[in-house]
Amino acid sequence: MQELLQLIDQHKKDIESFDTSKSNAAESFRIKYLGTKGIVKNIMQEMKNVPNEKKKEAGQLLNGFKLMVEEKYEILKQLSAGNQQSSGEISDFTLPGDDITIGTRHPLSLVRNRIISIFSRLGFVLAEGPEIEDDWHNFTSMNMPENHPARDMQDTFYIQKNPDWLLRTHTSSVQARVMEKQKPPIRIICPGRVYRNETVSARAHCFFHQVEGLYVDENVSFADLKQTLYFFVKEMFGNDVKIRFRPSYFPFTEPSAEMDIDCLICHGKGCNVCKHTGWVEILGSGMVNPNVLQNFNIDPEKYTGFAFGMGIERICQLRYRVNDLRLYSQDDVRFLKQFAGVIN
Ligand code: 2NL
Repeated sequence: MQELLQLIDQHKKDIESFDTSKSNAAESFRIKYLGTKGIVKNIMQEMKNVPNEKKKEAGQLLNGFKLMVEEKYEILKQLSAGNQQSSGEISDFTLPGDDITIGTRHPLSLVRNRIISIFSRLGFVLAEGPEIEDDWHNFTSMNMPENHPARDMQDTFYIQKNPDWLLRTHTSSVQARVMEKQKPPIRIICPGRVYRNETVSARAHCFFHQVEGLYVDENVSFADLKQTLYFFVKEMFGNDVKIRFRPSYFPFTEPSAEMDIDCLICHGKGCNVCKHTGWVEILGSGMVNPNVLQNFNIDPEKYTGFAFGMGIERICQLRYRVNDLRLYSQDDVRFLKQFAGVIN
């Protein structure tokens, strides 16, 4: 037993001073200590010389030694793998490579890109602007002065430091900034995140995504509006889709109309999506209110324009049948992965 103790002590010292600098250190360590003719096997043989009453104690000692050797071997293996990597040395080119997780486009990005691409074929140019806006660009210039009842439906978040600043409620503020700087003809498409002060649920969120379009030039008519939006819908949902316009009201357009398409789910038979009407609303539109043009020194006697706005989530719901709005902002990979490989 005494001999065994001394033996183990000696081996422990040897291991401490084992030369780990060589490139094959791990493997030669394994052969020397853990191989079939290695030291560990060897001293295990010593057990038979240990008297019975000492066997338990000796067994624990030997096991402790074996664990220590195995641990040292693991460390050496990791060290040599690290050395190989840092020296750029790859020992086996036939090994499978590391997994690379390929990301996917978010469904809202897919739909936004598609909308931009459709309108760009009609000559609309992309425009973007800040999400933190001032009252003028978001509300007042859009014919929604303070105390206008339409502001109630677009309650938003205000910046405490400067209550004139707010989170934009629509991307009209982007169009406002373009009209401020640029003379007609103006033909722009403005996607982006917009905010509303609402309690989050499956049907509402405190933010959503919108695309608005604006076309201002001489002789722009309601017929242009209808044909442009009809083209969009056919490109987005297919040639067979039917449309209808319903009169509506927006402070920034006059006249205004909402556009419906026939329900893609039931084709008019009646279902939950169309609430058994056979039609689903997809966007709002209208001829730009002359007051809005005037606000940017664009002469409403010379120029006319049309504008429209749609929720990207809404289009996405119809295209990909996703009904719970919260899924769009939870970043749940199980949801996002379902769009792997989808390019539009
Ligand atoms: C909707 C309706 C709409 C507009 C947005 C607009 C912009 C300018 C001038 C006039 Cl600069 N109008 N935008 C017009 C009609 C409707 O949005 O349901 N959006 C989600």
